[in-house]
Amino acid sequence: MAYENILFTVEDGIATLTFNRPKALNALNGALLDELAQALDDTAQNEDIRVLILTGAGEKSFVAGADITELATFGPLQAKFFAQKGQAVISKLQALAIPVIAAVNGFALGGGSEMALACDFIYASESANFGLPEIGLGIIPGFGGTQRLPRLIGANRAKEMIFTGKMIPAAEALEIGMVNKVFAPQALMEETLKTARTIAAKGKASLRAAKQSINRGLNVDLATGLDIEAEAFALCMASEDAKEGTTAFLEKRKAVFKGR
Ligand code: CO8
Repeated sequence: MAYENILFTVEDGIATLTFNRPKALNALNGALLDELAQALDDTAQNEDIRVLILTGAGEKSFVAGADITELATFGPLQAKFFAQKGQAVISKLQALAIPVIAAVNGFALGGGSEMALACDFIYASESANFGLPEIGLGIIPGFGGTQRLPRLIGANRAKEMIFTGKMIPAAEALEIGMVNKVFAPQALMEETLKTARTIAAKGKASLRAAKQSINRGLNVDLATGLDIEAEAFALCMASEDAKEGTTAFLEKRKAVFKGR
């Protein structure tokens, strides 16, 4: 599939997906969501990809939300279809077995914030701004924001952001735990790649197990979560990577993981 609304590159096991509608501040329209779904399916089936990075084209925006020009033409049924389409693609993103990092280079508003929230963690540029401004449009977040944001930063802070629709700068997003790290704009991609390379050098099976264990554990009680962890741990121990990791430690050399 030739993409018109995203860029998708893979280098040394790291895939970079760039939202690419800079004239509309990378707003999400139906065509972009279809391309995103395709790229995520390709990623899930590509054994060579170990980490995915999401970012936005241009210096100004990661994703400025759903495309309001398109949104304004929807009746209730089309709006429901569009919301479900967005939720499905964002769930697909969250369900990827490999780690996903959002490199938020500018505005992450509405669906843009929701996209970043579905990644495993967020790095941001000092010039980034986060917000869920839907309330000002007479609607509410429809791509999972009312669910994922309170789980990440707590219900009280999420309610303040969603009820006021106000944007918060990267520094504040860092303070409330919405983003992990903030960098100068020109350093954001290199720093994100550096972390991606560190992760990509680890065992694929153990990364998958760690991600699944954390994600599934967040939605269950502690005892069930510990069971999930023990099962995942046992599966890891059966992998070639676990043998390599422990052997390399005992032989005082660097482990070379093969992803098996
Ligand atoms: N959709 C379409 N076009 C957009 C969007 C958008 N979300 N955001 C910006 N643009 C366009 C502008 O119209 C403008 O186009 P043009 O040059 O042709 O006039 C261009 O991008 C540049 O934007 P601005 O001139 O406005 O740039 P500023 O620097 O002055 O402002 C802002 C930047 C603050 C980001 C401003 O553009 C803005 O407020 N944008 C809208 C942000 C927003 O409200 N996003 C939430 C959308 S709703 C949503 O995401 C809900 C998701 C779930 C929906 C599910 C239900 C169906």
